[in-house]
Amino acid sequence: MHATDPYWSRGERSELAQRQDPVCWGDGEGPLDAEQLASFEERGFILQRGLLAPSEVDALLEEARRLSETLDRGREDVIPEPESDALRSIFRIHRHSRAFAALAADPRLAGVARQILGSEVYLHQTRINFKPGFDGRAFHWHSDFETWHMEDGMPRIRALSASVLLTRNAAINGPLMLVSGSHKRYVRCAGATPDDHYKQSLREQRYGVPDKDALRELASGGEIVQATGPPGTVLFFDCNLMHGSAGNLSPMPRHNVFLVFNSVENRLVEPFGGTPPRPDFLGERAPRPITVSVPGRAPADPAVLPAARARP
Ligand code: 6CS
Ligand code: FE
Repeated sequence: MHATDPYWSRGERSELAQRQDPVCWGDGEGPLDAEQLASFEERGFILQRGLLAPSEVDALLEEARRLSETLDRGREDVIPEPESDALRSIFRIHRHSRAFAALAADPRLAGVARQILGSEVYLHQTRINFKPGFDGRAFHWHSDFETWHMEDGMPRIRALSASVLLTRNAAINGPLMLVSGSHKRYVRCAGATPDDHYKQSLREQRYGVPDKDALRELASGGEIVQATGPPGTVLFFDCNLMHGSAGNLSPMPRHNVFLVFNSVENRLVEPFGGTPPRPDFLGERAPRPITVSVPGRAPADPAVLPAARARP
């Protein structure tokens, strides 16, 4: 497999390789202007303040609260913090909630994904990371793509995340940190993947994390940026951008939505690491493209509507 897969990983040693895929795939048509596109290409992310209005964020925050109070804590897509029963993440939020399904079809988000990825897109993974006050623990440095390639079978680097800040993200409450420009390299991580790795990694990741030398090298080529901003800010970042975040010792929760858009031309195949595919709530295996909604109208697209009502 090593001989033919440009993105092999989880071998004996960590290693830095070059990315083999474009960053911006399209012809440039879409909501971003040329300067924003060039910035995404160069740095691997763009941070847009005020993309969502305060009233929109209030409604989403309320919806996040409702899900946190109604979904059964024993569900496999509801993840507790590593050292407490506090809520760390809820996955599959576009299936649990019409409001999040509508958000994913919003042209301000899905339109950007289509523009950068140069094709129709679908939702590979959706989640809320709650990062509660006092109890919210760190997310170790990682590239999402390394995991999605090795454990889910995502072939190419042709996906991105839109992260919607539902509460203020500041230096004090564990904002996402991004290594600017790191999306142009690929870090092969050391260590074989344990069975059912996700059951551990979603709480605290120990495999698929780069070693210190790789991180030093990446950080020496670009600054580490904190993705801070008021509620309603949206961060778009390449799926191979190195990122992580510290724990939240402050009383102020850091609630962020993550919507992962993948190109329909980059559907999942068998995992490249040779392990069985992870469950669908982590990597969609039966995708339907998103129909971008018309502003002001409810999305008519069944692909992004909840399959069933969330269980109380
Ligand atoms: O394993 C995953 O798919 C997830 N883990 C991390 C730390 N980030 C992306 C994704 O939610
Ligand atoms: Fe991540």
